[in-house]
Amino acid sequence: MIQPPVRVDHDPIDIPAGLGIMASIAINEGHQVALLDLNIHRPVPSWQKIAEQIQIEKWDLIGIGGLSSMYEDIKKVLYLSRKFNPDALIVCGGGFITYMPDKIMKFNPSIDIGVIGEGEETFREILQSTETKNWKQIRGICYREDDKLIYTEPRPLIPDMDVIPHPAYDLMDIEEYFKYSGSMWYNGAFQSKRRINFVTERGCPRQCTFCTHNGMNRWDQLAMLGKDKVKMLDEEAGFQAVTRFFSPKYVVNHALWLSEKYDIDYICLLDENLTSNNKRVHELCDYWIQEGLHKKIKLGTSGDAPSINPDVVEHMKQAGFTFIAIGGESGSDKILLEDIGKGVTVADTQKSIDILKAGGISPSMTFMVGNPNENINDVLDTVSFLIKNNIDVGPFICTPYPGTKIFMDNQDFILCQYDERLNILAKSPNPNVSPEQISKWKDEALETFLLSLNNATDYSCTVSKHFDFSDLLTIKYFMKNHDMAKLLKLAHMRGWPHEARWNNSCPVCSASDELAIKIEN
Ligand code: B12
Ligand code: SF4
Repeated sequence: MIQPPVRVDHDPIDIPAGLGIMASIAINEGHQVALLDLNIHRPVPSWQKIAEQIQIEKWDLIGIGGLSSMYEDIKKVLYLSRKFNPDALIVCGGGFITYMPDKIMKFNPSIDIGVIGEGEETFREILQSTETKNWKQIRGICYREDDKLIYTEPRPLIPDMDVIPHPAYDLMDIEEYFKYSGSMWYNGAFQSKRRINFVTERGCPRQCTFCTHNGMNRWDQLAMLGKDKVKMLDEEAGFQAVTRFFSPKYVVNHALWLSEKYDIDYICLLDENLTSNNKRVHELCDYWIQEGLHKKIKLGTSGDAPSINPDVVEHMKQAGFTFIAIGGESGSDKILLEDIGKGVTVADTQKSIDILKAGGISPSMTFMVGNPNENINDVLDTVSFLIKNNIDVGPFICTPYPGTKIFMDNQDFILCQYDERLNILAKSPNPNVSPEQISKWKDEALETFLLSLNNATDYSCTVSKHFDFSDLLTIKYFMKNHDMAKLLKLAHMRGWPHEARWNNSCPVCSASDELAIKIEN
């Protein structure tokens, strides 16, 4: 199993959970497994060293997983894996392949089988079929047969999370991860020496347009498969919930086991939206406290603003939570409701910050810039919100990751940013260019886009109707510095009309007003 590097601009903070679970499944099936974690070391080892590692054995099967944003490194890992293991079965899973298996398989001939969405049952069945190679009967995959790509029937989501094994911790260099235990994007949130993060939920009940759930949620299924297929899966497996949780018992037992084995002092529950289910949070906190874990292990997690209330915060504080991360995203209701579709207002976010502060838990917020209809007034609303709440974060530039609504809505616009020929053709179609040629250019542009996603904190492309890439980089910088004056000056330089309510903060308007008064006098 090979874990490619993730976010090399930062310390590695998370164990490879998905791949670790796949490794456990292989072990349970009686196989010998090794895990090559290319993410744990900084700097990441050279490709020559990685090639040496891959060559130390003759592997029967190589499993690789990752997010869309890891595509550049995944591609290199795939190339080396095939080069040194011409006969191995190469199986890939995770977000990078789930949302566009056809394109990823086309761009990477070394992949034999792509696992779409949740991997546990699918990978087990692949392992059980390596002799017969009867892939057709395995649901939730695509594979090659001659020159064709075959898709099998989709697989229902796992109804009972508690059947899922723990990641194969023994194969990981956990002590190496502990070196980064205090490291976190949210300033100083982790005061820990031995931290492990794990996930206790799949999916999220919200449907933000920039977000996906690696194919492991009802909304994702609807987008990928359509209503009829999802209905069919519901009929077969029982209603597939939008969000599925591991039981409090499973989570507590997992934590007790980790505490015993590794003497951990902190767990970040990397759920997409843990607080969204208040009932479950109370049950989890009750059980956690009952087992005495609140005296040994501190906790962090993420949630959504409307589900934060004083009762839940008090209970979480008692259980040992030190921070809850919330996606504030924007200080403009227009952007939150119309562009992002979070179903959350600025007032909700403000209320959650106030409740968290009053309850003694640090709110860790993330924000973004560059949503399609966001203009300078919306940006200024966000900066006002950051200033009002003394929030010191640099916003992410809204990035259309594959699988998201903003990706699907803006595909052509995105591709035009990666091939000037497509850009020119979009403005004036040329009858001399064949559809086959255009389709080839589109594929090339798509792969260039995927390769550009490599560092999630950098700029890759935009879906903004108002700002180009240089605008966004500049705006991001001024937002981070809470610099309203420079943003307003930029608005005048670029000819973006700003509303009169910002005049007092605007150096250009203030100067014009002052001089106008003098001239009048
Ligand atoms: C931990 C985490 C991270 C960690 C890295 C984790 C790691 N080591 O890979 C950090 C903090 C670095 C991170 C960063 C980012 N993340 Co993140 N992250 C997560 C998080 C919270 C948990 C991931 C996890 O462990 N899930 C649990 C495991 C079991 O699920 P899984 O990995 O998907 O694995 C399952 C399947 O995908 C499949 N599978 C996976 N690998 C393999 C391999 C094989 C061989 C097989 C057969 C199957 C298989 O089977 C597994 C079990 O069902 C998820 C949200 C969530 N709760 O899932 C987001 C999530 C994965 N992140 C996401 C995003 C968008 C990002 C960022 C781009 C955000 C940003 N703008 O900065 C960056 C990317 C940075 C970069 N340069 O690549 C998206 C992924 C979207 C996508 N299409 O890939 C998610 C889903 C969050 C979201 N809702 O948007 N992230
Ligand atoms: S609330 Fe968070 S996890 Fe849920 S859909 Fe929105 S961004 Fe994704």
